[in-house]
Amino acid sequence: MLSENLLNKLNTQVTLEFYSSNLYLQMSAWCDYKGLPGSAKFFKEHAKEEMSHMQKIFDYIQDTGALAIIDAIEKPEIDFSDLKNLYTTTYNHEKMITKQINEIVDIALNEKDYSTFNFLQWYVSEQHEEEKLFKSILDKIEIIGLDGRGLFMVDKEIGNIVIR
Ligand code: OFO
Repeated sequence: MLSENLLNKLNTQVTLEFYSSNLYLQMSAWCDYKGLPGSAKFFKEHAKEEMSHMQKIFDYIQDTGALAIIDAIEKPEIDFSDLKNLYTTTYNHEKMITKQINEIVDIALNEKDYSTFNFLQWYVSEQHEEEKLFKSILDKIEIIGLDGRGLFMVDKEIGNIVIR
């Protein structure tokens, strides 16, 4: 059985994963609008992945016999100065999500809720991958640059990334 504290934290995480999905879908629209099909595709796929993150937590809450609650979802950012600014935003966003997940892991451990602790391990490794992914894109931007054909090349590279 989930404690009230853990239930609240997990429900907050459900809402945050919805936000992540909306943020990435919104980013895909920005990329498409700016003529960046590789990044538009990448974010559209990533938005779907975030929905699966939300669903996993939602289902876990329900499986424990508690009630999953979807709260109001904050409006995502809609404008970015350039591709580097956009990917910096995603990287910072994922670092914030990692912090949130770690906080819930801490609570589960302190409460000796080993089932929830075990469930959250998937998110711990997922966040490691997410941070690595966005950092690698920022590295690409740094190496190739966004001037001249750089933007075209970076976007093409990003379009080839396969989202699991
Ligand atoms: Fe991007 O990992 Fe969920 O939020």
